[in-house]
This record gives sequence, structure tokens and C-alpha cells, in this order.
Amino acid sequence: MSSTVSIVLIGVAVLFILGIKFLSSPKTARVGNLIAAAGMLIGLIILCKPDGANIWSQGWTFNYTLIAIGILVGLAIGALGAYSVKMTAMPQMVALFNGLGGGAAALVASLEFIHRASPAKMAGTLPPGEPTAALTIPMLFATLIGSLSFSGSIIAYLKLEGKFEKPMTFPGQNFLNGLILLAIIGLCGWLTFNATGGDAVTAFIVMFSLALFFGIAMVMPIGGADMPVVISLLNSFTGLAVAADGFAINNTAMIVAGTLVGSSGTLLTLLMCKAMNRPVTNVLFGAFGSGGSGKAGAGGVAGTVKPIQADEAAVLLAYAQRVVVVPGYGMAVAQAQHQVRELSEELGKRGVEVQFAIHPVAGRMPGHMNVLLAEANVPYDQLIEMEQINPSMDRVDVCLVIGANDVVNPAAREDKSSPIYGMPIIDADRCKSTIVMKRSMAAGFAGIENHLFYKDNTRMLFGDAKASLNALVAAVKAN
Ligand code: TAP
Repeated sequence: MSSTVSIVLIGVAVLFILGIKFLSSPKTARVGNLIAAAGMLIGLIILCKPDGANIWSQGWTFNYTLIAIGILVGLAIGALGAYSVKMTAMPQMVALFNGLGGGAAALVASLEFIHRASPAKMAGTLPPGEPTAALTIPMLFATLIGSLSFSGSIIAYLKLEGKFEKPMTFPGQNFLNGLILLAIIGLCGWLTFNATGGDAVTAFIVMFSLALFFGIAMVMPIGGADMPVVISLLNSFTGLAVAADGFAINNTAMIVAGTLVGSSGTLLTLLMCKAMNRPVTNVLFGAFGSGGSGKAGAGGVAGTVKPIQADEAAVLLAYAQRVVVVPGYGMAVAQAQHQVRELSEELGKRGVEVQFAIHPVAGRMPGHMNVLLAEANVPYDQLIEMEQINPSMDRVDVCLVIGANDVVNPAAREDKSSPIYGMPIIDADRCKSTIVMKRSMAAGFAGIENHLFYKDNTRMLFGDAKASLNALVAAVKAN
């Protein structure tokens, strides 16, 4: 690789790092995206061949035509997806794109391996000699991790699309998956020391197929609503596969980009698990949501459900000093974010202080509520993180819970037998009064009863969140 190309690739790596840095705040996220995309474009333009000759000397017209076609097709699909996908379908889109990234990383490594394993076919295009373990190991790693990320992400996509309602489990499943993994590791071990010839190519194809199958077997037993955590984990796998590709084909930008994606995906996975108070192993092997109907009944809960109408709720809100809105998955389902902003503006005009309490796993994907509220132009400074807002919740006049359930369930604090015990929650039950907006008494993702709904100071405003908010806005205006 020429020194100019190396320097440019380091510059590309710096752009990726800056991109991630800017992505960490909603205010700068768009710029971060553009910076990282610029890095990607420069990386593509100065793309290097693994044998050290750069693209300029290897039939560059042909290569650039291929790259240009790839960019145009990618742009068209990406733009179409970004414009047409609904906010509630964002996790599916991330799963699909991540899967394709993993598949691409696996294909790069596979091509490189087969290229080197069968020198007769590629005579003259590669440096002489056996591929060393230092090259073979990253190629095998990238193939294994990239292909299981590909097939796992496709299953995650199908689950989020509702094609498989429940986790698919059977006795001895973890044992069978363990055996497949052992076979893959065995084949990789053998290939590390036998990386040339026909047998190597056959063993490699078997390993590739088993890895694809393992991705399916790994994700099938996981509950549909745990998919965001799984997607984040698979995302980190794709990153690691890309980094391994970078080692295999000697590309600095790929090493840095892959490591960034790998480490940020791992951190995000761990943060999500922490916010749900569940170990990663429980997400991967626990089949959360496989039992129960997901519906909660009133059995065994002290207190009564007290419905409220929009007019009465509007009076409570309009004459409050401080209102905290707790958005949840139901707000995303109802697409009620614009009505929420309208209500908050109406209350603001009347001198009511309105804040939004954001739980880290409210909704079904990281940052779900932030994205929706930003889309509706709710000012960032009104969004308050759970840890910051909880200490002052007892000084809130009205807490308006919009389609949130598990993230405000006091069982997480009080009931040691609850599956969500220990999960940090927003303390909506500590406010002077609480209004919960949802359609019925049905349970949330965790499938459990919520004691908040039965508390003395809680009133239930039943109905679709968007319709209820429209009624609230009209009633507040009339007050
Ligand atoms: P949930 O506990 O899932 O509750 C959502 C509530 O919204 C439901 O009780 C539902 O009740 C209501 N709802 C649905 N559609 C509605 C509509 N059109 N109008 C009004 N209400 C509607 O949501 P949450 O409190 O946001 O908690 C998120 C859950 O997902 C947590 O358990 C979390 O661990 C889990 N999870 C989150 C993530 C991430 S990264 N965010 C990842 C995996 C799992 P009705 O049917 O009665 O209306």
C-alpha cells in the first residue's frame, strides 16, 4: 500500500471517529452522519487491493464502474428506505441493513480465503507462498461472525415484522446450538493450519453454511420484543467482522470503522441490558415472553381502576404548575408525538412548566422516544433523563403517562418476585396525581400487571393516544 493511501486511510478513520462523536448528541447527529458518510466515500475512492497494488494500477476503469454502480444502487435503496419506513419499523430497517453489512463482511473474507486457498485458479494474481495463520485467522473470524450476523439479522427482521410471533424453543436447543458451535470452531481450527487445496475449500464452505445456520438457530428462540438488544449485539458482530476483514486485506480504515462499530454495539447492548436489569445471557437464552398471553387481569392487585374523561384531565393539566410527560411504546404506536408537542405548547402558553421524562428503554429501540420527540420539534432541553428527573417527581402536579407501562411499573421497585424487579423506572407513582393514557388494561412488553394503574392518585384516560391527545388539546384550549 502506498504511503499516500495509508495517510488518506488514517484520515478516513479520523472522520469515522468524529462521526461517532457527533452522533452521540441529537443536536449534532445529522452532521455526524454526514462526516462518517464522507469518510466512507473517500475510503471507497482510494480503495486498496490486498496485495499492495492500489486500484489505479488494477484496471481502474472497471473497478470504478463497479464502485459507482454499487454507490448508486445503495443510495437509491437507502434513500427509498429512509423516506418510506415508518418510525415504528425503524428497528426492522436497522436489522436488515446490519444483516447486509455482516453478509458483505463475510463475503469479502470468503472471497479472500478461497482466492488464497486455490492458487491454481488465481495464478499470477497473488503473492507466492502459503497464507499464514495471521491472515487466515481474521478471514475465518470475519466469515464466521459476518455470516451469523447476516442470517441472525434476517431472522430478527422477520420477527419484528411479526412473521414469527413467539420465541421458537424446543428441549435440548441450547445443547444442539452448542454442538453446532463446536463443529464450527473445530473446522476453523483445522482450516487455520490447512488453508490451501480443495479440502480446505470444501471445509470452508461447510463452515460458512454452519455459521449461517447457527445465526438462525441463535435468534429463533429469542422473544420478538428482545430483538432490539439482539440487533445491537449482531451490529457489534458485524463491526468485528469488518475489523477482521481490515486485518485480512490490510485496510486501516476498515479496522478502525469495524472496531468502532464493534465496541459501540457492545456498549449499547450492555447499557440496554442494564436498563432492563437483565443479563445478556438472559436475553440470549431466556426466551423472555415465551409464556403467558401478554394480557394482564386485575386479579390480586389492591385498589381500583378510576377512569377519567379528557375534559376533566384537561382541567387538571391546565391548572397545574408543573407537568411531566412520560412517553412510551404506545406513543410510538399511535404516532402521537405531534399531538404531544401541541399539548405541551398549549400548556406552556398558560404558564405550566412541561418536561418529558425519558426512560432509556422506553419503546422498542434505543433512543426511540428522543427520535420521535425530535421529529415533532420538541425542544431538547425539555427532555430529561430518568436519573435527573426522578428525585423531583414528588414535586410534580400531574404526571401524564402516554402509552408507557413497564417503565413506570412500581413492581420493579417494590415486588421482589416480579420479572422486572430491579429495573430502574420513572417514579410516576410519586407524583401528586398521575394520568395514564392507554387503550385498555392490557400489559406491556413484560406481560405483567402494573400496580400504578390501581393507585389512589392515578386516573386512566382510555383510548388511542393520538385521539385522546387531540381531545385534550381541544379541551385545554377551551379552558
Ligand atoms: P410497554 O411496557 O411495552 O407498554 C406499552 C403500552 O402502550 C401498552 O401497555 C399498551 O397498552 C399501550 N399502547 C399501545 N398502543 C397504544 C395506542 N395506540 N395508544 C395508547 N396506548 C397504546 O412500553 P414501555 O413502557 O415503553 O416499555 C418498553 C418495554 O420494552 C420495556 O419492558 C423494555 O424492557 C422493553 N424493551 C425495550 C427495548 C428498547 S431498546 N427500548 C428493547 C427491548 C425491550 P394498551 O394495549 O392497553 O393500549
